[in-house]
Amino acid sequence: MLYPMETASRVVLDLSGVWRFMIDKEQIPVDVTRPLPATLSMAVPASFNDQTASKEIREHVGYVWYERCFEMPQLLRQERLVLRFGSATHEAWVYLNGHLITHHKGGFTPFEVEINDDLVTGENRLTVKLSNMLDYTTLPVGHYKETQNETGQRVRQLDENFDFFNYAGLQRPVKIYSTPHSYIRDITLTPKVNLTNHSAVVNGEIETVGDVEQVVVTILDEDNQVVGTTSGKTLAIELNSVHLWQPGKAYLYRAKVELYQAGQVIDTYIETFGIRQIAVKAGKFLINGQPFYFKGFGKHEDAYIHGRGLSEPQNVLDLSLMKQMGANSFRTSHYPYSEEMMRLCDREGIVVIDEVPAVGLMLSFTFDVSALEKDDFEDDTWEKLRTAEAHRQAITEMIDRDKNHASVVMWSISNEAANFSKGAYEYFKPLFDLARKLDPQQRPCTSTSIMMTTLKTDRCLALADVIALNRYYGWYMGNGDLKAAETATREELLAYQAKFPDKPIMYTEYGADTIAGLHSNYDEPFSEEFQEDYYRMCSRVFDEVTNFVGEQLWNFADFQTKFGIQRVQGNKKGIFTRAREPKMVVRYLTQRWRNIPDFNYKK
Ligand code: E9O
Repeated sequence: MLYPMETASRVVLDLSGVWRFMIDKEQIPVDVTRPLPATLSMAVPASFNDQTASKEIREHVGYVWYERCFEMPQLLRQERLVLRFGSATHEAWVYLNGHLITHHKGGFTPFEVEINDDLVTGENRLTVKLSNMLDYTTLPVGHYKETQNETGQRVRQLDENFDFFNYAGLQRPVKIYSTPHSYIRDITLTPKVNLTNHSAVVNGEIETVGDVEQVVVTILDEDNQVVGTTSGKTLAIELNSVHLWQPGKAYLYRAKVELYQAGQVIDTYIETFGIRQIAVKAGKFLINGQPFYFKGFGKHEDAYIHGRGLSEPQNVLDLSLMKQMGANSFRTSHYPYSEEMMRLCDREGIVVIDEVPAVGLMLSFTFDVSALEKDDFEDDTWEKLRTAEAHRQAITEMIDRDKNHASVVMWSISNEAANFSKGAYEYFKPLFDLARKLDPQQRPCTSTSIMMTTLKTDRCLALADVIALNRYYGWYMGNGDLKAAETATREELLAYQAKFPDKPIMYTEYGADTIAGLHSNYDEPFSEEFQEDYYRMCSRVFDEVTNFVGEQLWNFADFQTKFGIQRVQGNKKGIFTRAREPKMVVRYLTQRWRNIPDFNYKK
């Protein structure tokens, strides 16, 4: 799916700004043929939760409504006009002038709809109904329950099966873009590098709609020089002396695609891309043929006021802090991040592990769904099994959106699922197969393992190209005892290496909750001293394991969660506070990471 962009043939209108908003109390049905009786102001893009002083709004479970009006410039009325949501969390029903024009489920991927037939001259009214409810038919997974209050009214309750606040709303940009009626629908690029002679072939497919006489593709380098060109929808453009996209040293080419009718260019799209090679071989993760070492983070889209909403200054700052520390990568835990962030990572040379919102899958995967019907179950097992449908859709939409990004080097198919449970392999095998079938660049795939899943009990290790471990010895297990933690860490990593000498192993989570400003003469848990000692202990072990190819700690910054006795205004495992102020350990990690090269760290 193409990112909306202005070109010689396309205009983008941004519907960001202040919309009208209300939560749906479900007392009076909402009549979409009339303006919403909504009086609150709500900024878009951003989560709605932290934009008011109301506890009721912040903690609302159910439906919310957004509305705004816009006029369509007359000069665009002859064009094909597309309304596009960067995301709508978690399920959306979109109405234009009172007509339902589209519906989408899944809160972290874009969707779009043509609006020409529903536009009117003058003011157009755009209304969006959103649900923030989660259950076993959604990703992430939540436990959903309905009860009644004293007056017999339905009360919706959600217990999130994951450790981050269930921010929702129109969290990413809402845009309208124009194209001609015959247009470029999609571009798929699969550059193949020849590392020995520094050449590459830019393979690709252009998908078009409508009458097309010819398609011309021109490759431009960073100096805007034409380095290759071809015509036709299938391309194989040879480039010599290529500039590779490298971690920390991004080089981006642009593929200018032009669609011709009657000898005239009628549609143009410019796709930015990088040329690089990813491979997993003999226990190494290779980028451009060199063994890469991941240094970085699990993150969240999480900020004061914006919640999970797009904040470009925050994204720019986060990547800057990472680079300053000598970090080179992060995982989009636990959902695909904004398209703007992915583009920024391409530009900044930050390496990304792209994760679907498959978090909270503590199911038992015991049944073959295809043979069963809802009535075969007396409990909620059927609903649980429907997670697979949502999972397939999330993988499909993530890869469709992110397939061309140079920064994306691996797909994460799930975070901390019950890989130990019976049926887990049968559940995950088709999903890994799907990702491998859909990705034109054939990136490696992984799924991160929760600490209760051990080398002996993990049924899904054969599926993963890279073993990704989330481990908390000394924190969740043996809290405060770093000596025992060191032994456990070492024993486990060496055991994984012995059993899978050809698979790279990395940590995709490890950390300790730390209250900024809390110090201890005795290095107690929650103190900044303990956090530093914990990371020093882990680093020592990492350096002893040859197949260990990366450390992504948990978490980049403190973040908001649901309430819980272990959460003090959220999860405090950040090495930065939520305001991005460094905790003490940042100095240690900066010193460590600046001294670890991106390549060839492990012999
Ligand atoms: C997922 C992440 O979203 N992993 C969790 C992180 C955490 O800080 C969370 O924020 O809690 C760690 C899961 C560890 C489970 C260990 C249980 C061990 C029982 C002995």
